[in-house]
Amino acid sequence: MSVVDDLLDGIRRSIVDMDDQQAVELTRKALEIHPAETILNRALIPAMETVGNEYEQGKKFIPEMLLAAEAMTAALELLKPALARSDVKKVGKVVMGTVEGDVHDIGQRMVCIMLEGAGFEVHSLGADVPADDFIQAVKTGNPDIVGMSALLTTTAPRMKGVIDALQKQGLRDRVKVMVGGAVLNQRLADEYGADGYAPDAAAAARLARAFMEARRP
Ligand code: B1M
Repeated sequence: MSVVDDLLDGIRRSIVDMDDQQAVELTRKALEIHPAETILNRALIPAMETVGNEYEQGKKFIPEMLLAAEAMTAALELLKPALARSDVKKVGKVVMGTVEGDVHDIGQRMVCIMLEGAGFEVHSLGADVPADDFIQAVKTGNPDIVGMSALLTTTAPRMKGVIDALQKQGLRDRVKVMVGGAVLNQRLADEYGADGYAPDAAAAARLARAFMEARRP
């Protein structure tokens, strides 16, 4: 294995081993030789996949998942400036959140960063966001796009609740709704009445840009 691969592998291992200091140190070094996207796709995301597998196999428990998530977040913060270029003219506004009852916010944060990098102004409502908060954010912020994330089978249907609430309030036609998260797929997105589904953060940024292109007169 090359020194370059060693570095990415080291980041992966430090996240899986819940060592945030090591994750930050190695990410800083990796940024000297790799684009931030490479570190994200080849180290951070695979690390969380491993953590998930170890949880499923009973090798890791909730507190360890949380610590691994914190190490991942610390590394992600370092990538943020490189992924979200501030010099790009804003192409649209996005309100983003993880639905009520769901605290998983790592993927959602990645989506926010990629959207910022693609030129969007992004307002994240965070995780465990009630439908009312999405509605208020649409009323007051006037976004072009509402993005929702869900990681749990039990919370994904809340997306339909938000979309129905937008409809009831007469706001549905004002925004495009984009959904994602590990338990989502195109079929569920259609069932919930979303305008689009994206399997990962890069695809989410492409979808958001496509929404804006389609709106141009
Ligand atoms: Co939880 N958890 N967790 N967890 N956790 C999962 C999701 C799980 C699959 C683990 C497992 O059983 N294998 C499972 C869900 C099973 C299911 O419902 N199908 C699970 C469970 C069961 C739970 C609890 C219920 C456990 C318990 O208490 N018994 C509990 C629920 C708490 C709650 O939300 N109410 C729980 C808690 C936690 C922690 C708090 C410990 C922690 C979250 C910390 C945090 O986020 N701040 C945690 C973690 C870390 C995970 C795993 C290991 C990793 C999730 C992650 O961050 N992935 C996860 C296992 C796994 O996914 N393999 C698991 C990395 C991230 C980059 O991927 O979020 O998928 P992801 O995002 C991707 C795409 O999905 C997409 O882009 C991202 C980047 O490419 N995407 C979008 C995401 N949002 C998008 C939005 C878009 C477009 C694309 O448009 C708007």
